[in-house]
Amino acid sequence: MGRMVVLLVAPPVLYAPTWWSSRVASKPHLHSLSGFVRDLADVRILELDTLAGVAPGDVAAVLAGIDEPLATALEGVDLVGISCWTSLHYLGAVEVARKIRATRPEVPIVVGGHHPTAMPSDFDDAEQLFDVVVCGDGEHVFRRLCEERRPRSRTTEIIRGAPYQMSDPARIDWTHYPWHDEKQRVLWLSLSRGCPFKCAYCAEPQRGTNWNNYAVEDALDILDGLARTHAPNVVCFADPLFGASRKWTEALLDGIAERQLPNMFWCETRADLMTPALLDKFRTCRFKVDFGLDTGSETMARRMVKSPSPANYLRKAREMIAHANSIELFHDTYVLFNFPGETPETTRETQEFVVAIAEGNGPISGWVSSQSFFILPGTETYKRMDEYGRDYGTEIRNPTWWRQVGDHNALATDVLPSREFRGREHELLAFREWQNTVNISRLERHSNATRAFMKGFYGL
Ligand code: B12
Repeated sequence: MGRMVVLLVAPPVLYAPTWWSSRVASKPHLHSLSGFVRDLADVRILELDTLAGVAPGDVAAVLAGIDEPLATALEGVDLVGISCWTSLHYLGAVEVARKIRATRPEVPIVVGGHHPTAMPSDFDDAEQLFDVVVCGDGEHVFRRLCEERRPRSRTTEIIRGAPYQMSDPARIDWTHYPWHDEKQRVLWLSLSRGCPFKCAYCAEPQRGTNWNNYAVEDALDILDGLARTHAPNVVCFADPLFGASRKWTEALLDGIAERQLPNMFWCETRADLMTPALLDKFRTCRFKVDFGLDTGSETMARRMVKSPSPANYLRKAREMIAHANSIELFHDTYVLFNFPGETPETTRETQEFVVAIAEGNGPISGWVSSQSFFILPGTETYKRMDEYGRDYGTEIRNPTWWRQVGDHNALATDVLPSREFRGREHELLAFREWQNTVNISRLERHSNATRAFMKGFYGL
């Protein structure tokens, strides 16, 4: 029996033309899976959610456009892994499985990702397209399937994957680590997994992965090696919460500075976890840092389960983002409007909070990215939909939008957050105009240093 050949497919996102951006659609999760079995099998990766040249939203054209690359990638394959990474990928995952069944009815198909983790039953039905559904981390189950080389089974098996410990960096082939964007020289990778916080809109808490990470020296050796083998312009970290451990983060940043790694970096974190000294280190190491602030209202910070002490959370976040501006650390501040329980009053609180951070005429080195709440399976919000209805008059009009044909962003964000907004629905998306006004005034206050950094960061 020859060496096993495995195909990992990222299916197309069929109904989210304005929501899914291939610019950031990186695949560190697939590189971890393929690296973990590379001693057992040749792994091909087919990304169908970043296809260029096909009008997003033209579903028929998208589906017709994947036939040829899929047929080519399927040649000689013994096992197919479909990565239904988000709920936006669900209908695409089903269509890809149907196409494989039409040409290769005998090949086993395993599916994994955040959507199967949250909603495994979506992949276990009479059509029996999928043989195995993996919930949680996929490395260990995926390896076992490669070792066992089992044929298709009569029923669909749902397996919870054992958490993957980031103990051995050699599990990934860093020398041949794939580019996310070779032209812009951008790499995406993870140095840690999991998150200790319980934000109600996020799927991470129910994934059951504790925060775990590469040792600092291993992480620095990885980055050092990539600087030699790839010479990237930007390294982006897919870590759910970069900086969850202050000690680890300080040591890593000190190491990056000591080793004078030439590239820039990007990460997502929480402002309330930062200190002025830590932000200074991010600045020295040429990071763009995105802060998941989400709200400026104590009431909403409580309802989002952002922090056991909303007042402290907001006070600390305001101080740290103000410090980021004062040292001209390039950053973004994420804001989430219309979370269940949001009222016109809490919306105003958040907008005033965000504007107040940039008061005065000191330098500003960032902007605001806001969006409207959307329901996701496998989250605290999904479990508490009825309770929100009773308590706040919340109406989540398409609780299983990912199964519907239509604009998924419009369906997923079609939410009345509270009875206070009844008759004022036209105000629910007014934050978009507010954001533009805020960002225009901020861009005007960007210094030449910040503008120069942005040019380098975006390869402009
Ligand atoms: C990095 C990240 C981003 C980045 C990069 C996005 C990208 N690559 O496309 C940015 C910030 C740009 C982003 C944006 C968005 N994101 Co995001 N993101 C994440 C994050 C932090 C990644 C976590 C990670 O990499 N973990 C480490 C890897 C190794 O683990 P993993 O991803 O879980 O993969 C494992 C398993 O899923 C499984 N697995 C995965 N595929 C397969 C396949 C097979 C065959 C098998 C067996 C197993 C398997 O095994 C993998 C390895 O263990 C997650 C989680 C979080 N806490 O926020 C959210 C998350 C994935 N994002 C999410 C969403 C919804 C989005 C957005 C659509 C939201 C939005 N803002 O509009 C956008 C759209 C992105 C786009 N491309 O347009 C949701 C998805 C939930 C869902 N049910 O859909 C998550 C879970 C966060 C949340 N809100 O709950 N995101």
